[in-house]
Amino acid sequence: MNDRPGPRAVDPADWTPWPREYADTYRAAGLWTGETFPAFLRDRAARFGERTAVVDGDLRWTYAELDRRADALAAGLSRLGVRAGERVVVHLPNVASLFEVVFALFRLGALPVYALPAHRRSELLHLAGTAEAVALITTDLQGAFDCRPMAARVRAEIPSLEHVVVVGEAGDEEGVTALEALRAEPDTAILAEPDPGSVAFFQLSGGTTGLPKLIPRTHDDYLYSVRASADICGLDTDTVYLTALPAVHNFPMSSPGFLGVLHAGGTVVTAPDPSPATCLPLIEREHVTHTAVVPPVAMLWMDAVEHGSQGERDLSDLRVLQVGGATFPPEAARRVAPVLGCALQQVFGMAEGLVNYTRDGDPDEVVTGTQGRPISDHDEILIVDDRDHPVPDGEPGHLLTRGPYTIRGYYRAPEHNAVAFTDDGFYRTGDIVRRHPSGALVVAGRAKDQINRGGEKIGAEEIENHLLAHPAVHDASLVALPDPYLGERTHAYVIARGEAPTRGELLAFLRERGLAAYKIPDRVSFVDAFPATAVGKTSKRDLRAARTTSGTDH
Ligand code: OOB
Repeated sequence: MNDRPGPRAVDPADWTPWPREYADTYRAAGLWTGETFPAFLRDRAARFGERTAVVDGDLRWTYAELDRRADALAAGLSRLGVRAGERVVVHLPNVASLFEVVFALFRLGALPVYALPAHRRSELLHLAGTAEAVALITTDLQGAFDCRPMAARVRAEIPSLEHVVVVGEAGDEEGVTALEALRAEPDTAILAEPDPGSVAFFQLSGGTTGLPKLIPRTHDDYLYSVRASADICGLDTDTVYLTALPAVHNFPMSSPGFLGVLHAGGTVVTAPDPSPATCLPLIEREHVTHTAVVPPVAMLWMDAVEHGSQGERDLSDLRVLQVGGATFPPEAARRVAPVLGCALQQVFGMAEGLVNYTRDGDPDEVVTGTQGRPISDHDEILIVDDRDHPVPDGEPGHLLTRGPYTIRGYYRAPEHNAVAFTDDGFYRTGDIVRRHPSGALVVAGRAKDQINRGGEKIGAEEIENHLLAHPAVHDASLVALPDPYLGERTHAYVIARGEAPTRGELLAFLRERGLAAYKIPDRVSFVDAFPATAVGKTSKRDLRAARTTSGTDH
């Protein structure tokens, strides 16, 4: 270990633990059990040792092997200088190494910060900077994109970031180490025993104001949601789960996701991408029983099966297709069972906590027409008007929630927390919901300034700020454009300063700033002025309505 002073540890001033009386209640009710991530894998390895935990292509790891690998990698990361309490940005696609990496970090007591594989320099700089990360673990190539020069640049710009570790070839950038070269003799002296009430890792918010926020999740709260989700979804040692979505997202991680599967002793099969060409053959070959997708992917799979574009695939082992992350139109929902021959489960969740599921045994109209009900009896749900007063039952209103796995505050974001949470600790989800007569929730809209592009969340302000950085942009406003396939796409309205840049120039400028590709606006219109609200703010509602009638598209 080296003796540099190191970045600040995660202390209670940086996040908002649950008030004592709530923590006591959740413990007394047996929801928070004191289980921690390092102990979780040790325990499952002892119980399910020779069962297959992870399948990635031709590679198969048992629980015992995953456990050994986590120890060896923890020793290697410790030698590199990563210590308990430090943050490490994990920027990995769906590969087996993702699992050994995260459990190695847990073993060390280091905290993963989960970047999405689609994230690029701009997002990684923000994450590594906000978390004061000491290391970034990425991959060599994502298709044609070389992550190594990007990672090296992030390292050069973030003072705390000492190491870049790469799954695959290290290449010749300075300060980049290959993961393979790291593994060392396991060392029990470095194993952490974290407090179960402490922060275990960070996930990302979809973002509404400025840049995405870091979401601190504790061992106690997250593992409760994992166990309860595995239970609701009926997972057991026969479960074979396909991670079709990026595994670091909350949905495929814990709803019930790969952690739910490892909890129950099942097998996680990784898919490099969610396309039918990749996933349908994998479902057949690996006898997949459960998987989770976003609505556009579900539609692609149904079309592929109906049109036979992937040949005759035997999907008869598939029992449940989970669909969530964005609105799944009821017409599409009704096609799942007849076309794919499996049950549909709708999942409405958020990285901040609350997850709702439709349940096995729910009537068809609930499964196809609602987004389910919360995991826990301890999830408190309020549906309120603009003044926080409850709306009449069945009417749409803002969804506020509080509970045993919903955070009480973002990390190092006191100003945002003041608006994103009520004084008594309810999280303002920004979603408009109504209660179905069955008691389940129906997502009816959204109040937050975010665009949901087929499950990928885009904070309007973040993109507007990038556009405003262009010297020829006077003002910019990003709104949702309805889309039959993705649900929504992005439409940027721009007021130019002097001569307008071309659309191509503007998009190239955004790419140059290192933005994830899904955040690049789908459409750009140049206008002379924005419609204004009564108080003079840009009226996004009017902009959305003006969509096809005004402005010049380039
Ligand atoms: C999931 O998590 P996030 O953090 O990427 O996004 C959360 C937001 C929700 O607030 C809501 O606006 C939207 O995504 N959303 C849905 C939905 N599920 C999520 N909107 C309509 N229908 C649904 N079924 O997206 C997420 C996390 C865990 C499990 C599932 C999804």
